[in-house]
Amino acid sequence: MTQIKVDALISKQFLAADLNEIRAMQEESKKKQIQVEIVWRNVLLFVALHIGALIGLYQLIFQAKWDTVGWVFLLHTLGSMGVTGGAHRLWAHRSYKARFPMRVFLMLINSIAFQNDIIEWARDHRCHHKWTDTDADPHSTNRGMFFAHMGWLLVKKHKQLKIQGAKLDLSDLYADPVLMFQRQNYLPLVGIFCFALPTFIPVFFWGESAFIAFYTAALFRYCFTLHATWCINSVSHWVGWQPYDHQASSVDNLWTSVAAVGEGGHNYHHTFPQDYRTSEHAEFLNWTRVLIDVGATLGLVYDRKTTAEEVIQRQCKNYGCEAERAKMLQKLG
Ligand code: ST9
Ligand code: ZN
Ligand code: ZN
Repeated sequence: MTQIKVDALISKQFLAADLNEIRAMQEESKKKQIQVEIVWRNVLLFVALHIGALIGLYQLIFQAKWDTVGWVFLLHTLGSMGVTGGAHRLWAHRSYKARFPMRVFLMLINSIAFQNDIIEWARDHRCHHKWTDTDADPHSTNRGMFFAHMGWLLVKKHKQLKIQGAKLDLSDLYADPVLMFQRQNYLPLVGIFCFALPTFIPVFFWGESAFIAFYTAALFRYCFTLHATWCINSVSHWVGWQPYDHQASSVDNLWTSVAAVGEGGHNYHHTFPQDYRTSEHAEFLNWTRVLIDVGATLGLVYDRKTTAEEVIQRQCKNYGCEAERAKMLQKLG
């Protein structure tokens, strides 16, 4: 385990070259009315997905077999961990290292979630951390909670995002053959892992109707995982605790931790983005941490980065609130 001993602000500056520049960019983005160009293809696809998901929800409650209910839960958990443990903590942040079999496993379960290929996901996410709440943040909360949640996927991206994002070094992502394989085969992979297998497995193994399996385990589950992820962009920048940094928009929130298998400690995560745990919450609220720790026990994961206690305390004292941290950890574990 590697302990990060630098101040959070220094580590933030490592990400965001100049904090004053970011503050100025945030103020600038509040002033201007941004012209949006709606992408109607995405609007129609998301409307169709939500209609399908509502049909799936009805079937899940009233018609599906119990095995199918368990299957939906398992797929949500696996797909989410492919996003949290893979795209997010491993590839976007490099908060730990993983050997080839673990990276293949994470890439495959990431394809269950169908949230763009990992290289694109990580590029947008690095922009989110580096230019949070500015025009170069793909889902800036300055543009409203609906935009932060899902509206950003329904319109063309801001030109500042493309200009600033082009300055990022993504060579580590392009150098990983597992990510290049996913990128080159993305549509077949999501076809198989997000839609085909979730539908066929219930039909072949416990005789579920293909109609119910498709609407519950493919459409409803996909839509549910998307909203759980999007809640980190909206709810986790809106309602909750801020023990580590009072100036940030990010918060720690119990419910997003539960729905997003351990990603709800977002105030902690924005303050210490290189920490593989992404929060101080207990393991039962952080299943992704459990997955990474199991990987380490099996020798598939190494060099997990954590933040030293004295650094966390200094950060809370200077930029957050120690009493709030104590109260939150007492309540949330
Ligand atoms: C989805 C993603 O849902 C969800 C991500 C959530 C992120 C959450 C983050 C916080 C959570 C962390 C914890 C994880 C929790 C997980 C919990 C799990 C329960 N930098 O994009 P294009 C340039 S996906 C630099 O087409 P448009 C670049 O040149 C859902 N450059 O822009 C690019 O070309 P290329 C399914 C950038 O035309 C070119 O612009 N997927 C950047 O404006 C064109 O890019 C969808 O719905 C950048 N950041 O279109 C698809 N970005 O790529 C939705 C772009 O070749 N997306 N460039 O280099 C789209 O249809 C389009 O992207 C668009 C914008 C319409 C939104
Ligand atoms: Zn992050
Ligand atoms: Zn955030």
